Amino acid sequence: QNIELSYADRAKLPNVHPLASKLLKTMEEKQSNVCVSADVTSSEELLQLADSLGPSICMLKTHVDILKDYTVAFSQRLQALAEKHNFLIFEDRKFADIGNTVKHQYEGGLYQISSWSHIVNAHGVPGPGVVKGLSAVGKPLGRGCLLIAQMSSQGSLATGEYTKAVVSYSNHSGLPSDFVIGFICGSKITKRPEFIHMTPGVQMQAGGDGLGQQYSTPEEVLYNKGSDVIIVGRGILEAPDRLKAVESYRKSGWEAYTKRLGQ
Ligand code: 6AU
Repeated sequence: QNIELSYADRAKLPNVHPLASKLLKTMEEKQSNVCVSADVTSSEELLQLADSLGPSICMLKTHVDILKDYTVAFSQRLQALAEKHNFLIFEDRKFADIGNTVKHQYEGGLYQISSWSHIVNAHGVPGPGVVKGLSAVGKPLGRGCLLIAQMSSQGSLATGEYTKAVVSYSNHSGLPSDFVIGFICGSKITKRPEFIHMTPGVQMQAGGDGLGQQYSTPEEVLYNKGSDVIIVGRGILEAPDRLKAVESYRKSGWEAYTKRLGQ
């Protein structure tokens, strides 16, 4: 029998990563499994989004390299908003190089991602060294990493044996609580309740964007596929009222989750 644990129960598991635990607690408190994908190109707009949507989300995802006006002050203001509204910051950098290179990309350069982003993600293509390199920087700071085990795009090569191999990298250095806190995936791909499953490609109506993106609904992702967090970008950003949109994703997401729990 497969007993479905609540987010709150999972937050208390002995081997859960402190950051995963914090996320699960936040999700329960805010009744939100929505990560907004703040894919905008102006830092003012991003900060406005963070301040207005903050109360409705558990996480805010950035693509810092699409900002035309990134500054250190921006990263500090974003961190302050994350504190104010209690959400985690996830820089969607998709690291995909040898351990030594990703170490520098994560810590240094213009963006110094490790200094402000709680969570980053990485492809498994290079092999487990990518996790080792990132963890050398992130682990001492208490950061966490999501491994991209599957992708939402049409024709993605991240399937089958590849997905399984990526899942195995999460235990590379022992316990799941080490540095990898979960996966980017289309469905639940590990039974270990310490891991967070996060799914992009979510809109209220199934479909696509003409550039390979494929969408499923919150209900499909959280109830049928057993994922934990929905990542929503254009479903919210392109809505006439973003606040209304984020709230409708929050409500659908929460309903699908409670239905899964059998409540
Ligand atoms: O809701 P959208 O389609 O506007 O945005 C989806 C967001 C984008 C993508 O870069 C990202 O999710 N994404 C990812 C992530 C989060 O790693 C993986 C993937 O397979 N598909 C995907 O869309 O910012």
